Amino acid sequence: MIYLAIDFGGGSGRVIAGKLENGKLEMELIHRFPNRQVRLGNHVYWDFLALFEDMKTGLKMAGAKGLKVDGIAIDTWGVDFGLIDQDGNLLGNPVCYRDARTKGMPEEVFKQIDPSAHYAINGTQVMEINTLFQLYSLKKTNSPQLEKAAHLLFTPDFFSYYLTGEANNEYTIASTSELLNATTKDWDWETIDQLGLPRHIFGKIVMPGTVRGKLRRDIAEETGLGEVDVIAVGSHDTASAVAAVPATEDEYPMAFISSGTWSLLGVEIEKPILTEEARKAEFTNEGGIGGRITFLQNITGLWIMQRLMAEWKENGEEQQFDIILPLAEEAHINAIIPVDDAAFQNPASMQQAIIDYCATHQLQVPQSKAEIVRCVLQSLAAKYAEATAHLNEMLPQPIKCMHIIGGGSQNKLLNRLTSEALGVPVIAGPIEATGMGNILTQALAKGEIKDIDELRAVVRQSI
Ligand code: LFR
Repeated sequence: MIYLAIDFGGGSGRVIAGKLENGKLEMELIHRFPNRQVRLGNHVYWDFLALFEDMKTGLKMAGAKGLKVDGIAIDTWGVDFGLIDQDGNLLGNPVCYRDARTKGMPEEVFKQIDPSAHYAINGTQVMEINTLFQLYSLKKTNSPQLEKAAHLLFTPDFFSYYLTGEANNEYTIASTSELLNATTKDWDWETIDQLGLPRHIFGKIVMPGTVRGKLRRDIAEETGLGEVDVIAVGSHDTASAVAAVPATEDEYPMAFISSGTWSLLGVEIEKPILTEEARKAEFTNEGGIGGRITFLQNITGLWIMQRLMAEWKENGEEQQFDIILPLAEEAHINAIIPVDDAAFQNPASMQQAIIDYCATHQLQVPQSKAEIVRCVLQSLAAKYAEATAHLNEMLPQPIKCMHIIGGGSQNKLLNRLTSEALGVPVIAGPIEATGMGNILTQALAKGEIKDIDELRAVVRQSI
């Protein structure tokens, strides 16, 4: 069988074809397209319409290749959403989580609800970007969109909806909202009611490994793909990536860093950890594949590096990772910055933000690009070590090794600094974890793979 994975990331999107051949996964990149944030008026948006067209271009390219496709599944970043009315009309272009509309919202919300009781239900790391705070800001400003909305669709739900006409919410992506009950895997109605959010916009939750719907007839014809199933996978990119950690069944606790724009550092567990200790350590219980929970901390990841590289490029000083990393390897700088500080969330200039931070906090100020990069990477490794120390305290036994997966696993300097800071071996790869997890969960839905252990065995054999 042939599957198409559509993986939307903050910087680009991809359509990948994959099939199982003698117990191995073979993948082919069909189409890659850029994604960007668009500042318009007072808000920062994603260009959803262009993304939809780009996705369809990829589907058409697969059709033109004559691929007999058996499944399509979408995964994306977390927390963002679109609102549609009862006729399926999009109510306003979806806003990016880096938009400032959620500034100060957590403080307001936690004047109304008790943070400990709230965490004991949904077990989510409080972050301004979370859906809860985005919706609360709409509610507070009496948004006509929220008043008119019939369905809330998280980004993967949104694209799936416009492919199938079926409005539903996939479990792993819903678990990034701070509005899901981590134990029952149903909506956290208590919080929804307490904040006066409209109950009817929260839809049916579908589990990874099930079918969401079939391609709409017009799209089936336009793309030449026919009546293909659109499948629910770990539609949160982190869930798909973690599904593809090449760990063996007896590796416990199975620890990972899904490394990209964000670094998601954690372990896979059977039941959520909803204690005060977990809340204070700022860990989150997200939905995983096969009924598992990914207990992790959301850390600002290579975002800072991505911004720096983009800035240097804009200034005409094109910089490649393979040139700057060896220089950073040799550089010495006595500064650790808190990578999660608001100063680095979306500054006009990342380079200036780092220099200013060091100058105002009595840290050695980096003087070259190599020193800036070194400072960022060693700060990330330090943050990983801090998170891992908290994690170890909450687990029955400390982690023995760390899997680094995703695009960031190619950063050898960061891998080495991480291994040194954590004091355990680092196993790097696969780079394509998200695409692999997406495709193999489709194979699970279609019965080609029987469970998550077999899925991981396929990953091990394929890399
Ligand atoms: C990673 C990710 C994180 C989520 C962040 C923002 O791509 O999905 O898990 O917290 O993006 O949505």
